[in-house]
Amino acid sequence: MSVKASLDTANRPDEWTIEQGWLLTNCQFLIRVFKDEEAIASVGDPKKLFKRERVGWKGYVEWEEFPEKKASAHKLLASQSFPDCPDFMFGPIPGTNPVLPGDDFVAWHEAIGGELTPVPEDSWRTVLLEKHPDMLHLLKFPYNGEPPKRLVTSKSITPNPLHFVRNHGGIPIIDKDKWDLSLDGLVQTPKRFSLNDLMDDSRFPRIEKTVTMQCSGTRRIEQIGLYGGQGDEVPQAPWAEGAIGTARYVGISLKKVIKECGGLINSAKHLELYGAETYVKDLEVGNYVVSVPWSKVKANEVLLVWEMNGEPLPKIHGYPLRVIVLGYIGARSVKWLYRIKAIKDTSRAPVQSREYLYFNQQVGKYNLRPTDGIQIQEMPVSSAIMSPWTKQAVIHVGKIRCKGWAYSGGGRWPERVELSADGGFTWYEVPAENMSKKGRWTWRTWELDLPCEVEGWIEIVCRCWDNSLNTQPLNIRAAWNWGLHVTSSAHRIKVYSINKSREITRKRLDKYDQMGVPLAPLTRYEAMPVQSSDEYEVFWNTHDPRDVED
Ligand SMILES: Nc1nc2c(c(=O)[nH]1)N[C@H]1C(S)=C(S)[C@@H](COP(=O)(O)O)O[C@H]1N2
Ligand SMILES: [Mo]
Repeated sequence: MSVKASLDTANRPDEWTIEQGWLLTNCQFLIRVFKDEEAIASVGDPKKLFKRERVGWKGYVEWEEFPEKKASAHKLLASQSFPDCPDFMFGPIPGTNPVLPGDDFVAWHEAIGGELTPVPEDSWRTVLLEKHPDMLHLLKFPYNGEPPKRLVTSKSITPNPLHFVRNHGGIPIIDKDKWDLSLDGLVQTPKRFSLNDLMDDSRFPRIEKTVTMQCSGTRRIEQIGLYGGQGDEVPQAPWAEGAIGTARYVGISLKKVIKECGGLINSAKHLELYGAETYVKDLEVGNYVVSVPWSKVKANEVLLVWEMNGEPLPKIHGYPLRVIVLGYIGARSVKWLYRIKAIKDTSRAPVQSREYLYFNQQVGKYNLRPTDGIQIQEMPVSSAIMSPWTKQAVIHVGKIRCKGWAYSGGGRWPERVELSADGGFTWYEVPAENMSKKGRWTWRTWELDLPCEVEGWIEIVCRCWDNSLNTQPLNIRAAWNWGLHVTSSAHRIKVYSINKSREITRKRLDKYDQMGVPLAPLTRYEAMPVQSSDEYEVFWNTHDPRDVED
């Protein structure tokens, strides 16, 4: 074989850009485009099949009570193809806001039709009405959004317009006077309660509590950045550090409502909680359903709330009534609650049984069985640095001002927060007076002037110890999982330290300032030497030369 032939390769001409990660992987999937008009027509008229169920309940369709209706909707969805959700795990995450559109979910709502037709538009309108204009919209529909970094911890109680939002479907628009809550299943006496019934504090003592809610997807972007995982955009929305928020809620304990129904029938061990909107999972349609154990309810740790930070619950956060499960992941705190059913086992509904699972590292795309995952309930201790930001150039005089949050699930609280400016070798503790107040169910926001001598790139790391002395894994990989949940590793950011306590640096910055030269971007080349030729000569006149002589 000639040398030339042996050097021939079969590589692609764009190999180099692929290897450097400079080419968006332009995968061409073979999507079978089809629409079986006959099957679709055989389902019947969606306007009749999926019509408004109840006066004053816009965007609500009852699925769980009507298996035949579920089957019709499934047939509609299975008889045609839909746009695939964009791959945001392997290629760069789009720089748009909203980041991802959720076209598949919109198309499913359109395909089902009836009451669901206007839901995507109504939901977006509600986002624009109720949320802060600076929200980072991760997913337009179902709406998922978080506050921008600078606003996540600007207050220890999150203002309602800035509280993150995590939806699996549209936002139902429910009239509180037409609303009621049904309690059934394994209770002595099934009952229905109006909002006024529940607000009657002679029957149900009122509870007011400050509670932090964290989505188990918080900081998922770090896991995605390391390796792509499950890419369904709704379950796996690419959250940063803002999928956590704290509010003061007013409501009652679910335990008392169950007592009003004469208590549970013996075999009941769980309470299934129903949210009014429509969620599509694997082309199967249902309402949003999860469950909590009776032991949690018995401990008065499951609340039904109607007020958030002194206002009626915003529509987007579950108006007129939602659940708040103290110390559990957000997924259990069902919004637009309309039914509670006492049951024997954990709910079999998809959000409880097939999502929010924590897998080990032998489980991947091709061998994933839901029974191999741990159903996530309490979050472990975690923390995040909200200021400064990754790749930020930070000007300081020997100490970098850092801010962030720390949280632990299950009724534990941050007891100590520590930061390191050298990648996790030396740690400095946040002084107690720089942390927000302790609370059994709340995060603590914190601030620290972190000593930093270095000029140049550094890695700032943050970790928390909770009151049980649990702490965080030191790197993402240690807890990486295909489902991309529970990113609780110590939070690491890379920043460029500009230490103005150095005279040279200070003078340099002053000079830039006088000349009106902007500092950003850091990497821009400036043809302005730090040292003059004269200074260079002076140095060598007073120092030994580069090479010594005999
Ligand atoms: N009905 C309903 N309740 C729901 C959800 C949902 O999609 N539908 N999302 C859950 C999840 S995963 C989280 S993290 C929290 C988010 O609550 P928030 O949107 O009020 O911040 O609501 C939970 N309750
Ligand atoms: Mo969540």
